[in-house]
Amino acid sequence: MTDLPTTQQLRDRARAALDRIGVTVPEGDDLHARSPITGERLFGLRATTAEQAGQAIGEAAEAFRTWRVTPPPARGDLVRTLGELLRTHKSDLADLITVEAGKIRSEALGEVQEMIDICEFAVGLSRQLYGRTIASERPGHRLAETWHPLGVVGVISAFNFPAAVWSWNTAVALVCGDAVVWKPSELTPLVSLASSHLLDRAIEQAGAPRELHRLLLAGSDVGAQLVDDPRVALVSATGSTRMGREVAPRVAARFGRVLLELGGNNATVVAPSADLELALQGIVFAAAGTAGQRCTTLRRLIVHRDVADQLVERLAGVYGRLPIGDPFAEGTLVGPLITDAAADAMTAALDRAQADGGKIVAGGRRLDTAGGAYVEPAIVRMPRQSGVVREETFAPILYVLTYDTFEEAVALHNDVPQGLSSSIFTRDQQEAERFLAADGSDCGIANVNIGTSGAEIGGAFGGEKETGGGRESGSDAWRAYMRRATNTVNYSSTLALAQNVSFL
Ligand code: UN1
Repeated sequence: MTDLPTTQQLRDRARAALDRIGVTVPEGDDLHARSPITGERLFGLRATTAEQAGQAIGEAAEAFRTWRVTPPPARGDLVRTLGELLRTHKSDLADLITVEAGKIRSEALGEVQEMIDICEFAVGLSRQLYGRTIASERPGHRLAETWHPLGVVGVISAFNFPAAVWSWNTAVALVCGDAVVWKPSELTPLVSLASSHLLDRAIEQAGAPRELHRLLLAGSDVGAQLVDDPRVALVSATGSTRMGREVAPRVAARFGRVLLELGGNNATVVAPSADLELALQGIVFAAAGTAGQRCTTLRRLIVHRDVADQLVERLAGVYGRLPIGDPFAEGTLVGPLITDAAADAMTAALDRAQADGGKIVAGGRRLDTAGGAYVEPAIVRMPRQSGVVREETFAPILYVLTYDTFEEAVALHNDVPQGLSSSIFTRDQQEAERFLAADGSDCGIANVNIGTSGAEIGGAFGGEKETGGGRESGSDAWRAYMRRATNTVNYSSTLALAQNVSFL
């Protein structure tokens, strides 16, 4: 384990990045910014009050009235400017992501790159919000559909992608003509302030309405206010399944829309024909990368009995050499867990796994450091897919299960409540296609010969079952941020009724 920076060094680094971005931190005692690197407090912050939150939603609703009639390519200009500012401040924002979320440098830079990518995607999209023309059954009629802006989008995001998830929602919502109110995780207020400030700067440069984006820096009570407010047309929430279970019925009760991106319990199948070297690399990044704190993290490995021992042995070898420690230090691959509670949850899950007959074959110990919660990523061989394996523990635990037939592998794969990401390593084309087929993986993401994490922004991102069913980011995910109007236009002088109905 490398030496850790001091909290003062982290504070200085954060302060310098915030200064370069131009943010003034609203200092106060309501909330605090902390760093998982040392586990200590950085700054005290002033929170948004319930009254201010209500006002912010009202302001966003007002800004929407102007924005919805701004031509989409002009809306794209704003998002282009945001993308340019993100390029300029890529390193600064990455610093803040490392300070507050504990990501290693390369992954923090990757998160900002993901933000730049979605801005570019959204700029292109601003000229491609296509509707269809549909064949009408009536003479002299045109049937078409038009996509219109939806309203205020409430974005609720988690600590682990403190900026990118906001950007997927916000860049797309803005070109769709919506206004955004953002309630980020309380664990990452500095990243939220910096991202929001860059958008404020872009809004000013583009001459767009100032209130188009509002940041709510507050606890879950203000989050609940956003969820319940009828002026919020769509609530896009990323986080745990527990959070989704609270949010979805509340939004449904007022007939609002939700877009949920909740927990995953992602698995990789390793077939006997797999290129094991390729599999090894894919597995280690997906399982131990981001210290196991991605919703796409690989949590279950379903390996054919013939290659299981060999693969697990090689994996254990790599796990034994993973550099754990200061995420700012070059060479570190595993940074801290976000809180002590996350490390406790990992220990509790490992205890349960062992009680179920599991054997820890690598890692699993908490390192003895003052401050941050540093753990060794763990590999556990399980005799069966017991209760703990079917749950998402947000920490680097990889459960290994073995299989004999392909059918058995798919059955094990799908036998969990979550359905986000999945993959198979195989050189057998039939097997690969069967994994991707209708009776193969039941996830929103299904990959071949790569891991489960690290999706590109061009595809739709999200999953099925307890993952919530929402799709964000690329492809046609934009449709969730707009309302569809079906238009029937009669350009004849006869009133023809559909279905040959006659009347009058
Ligand atoms: C998340 O963990 O909430 O596919 C998002 C990935 C990233 C996004 C993860 N592009 O791992």
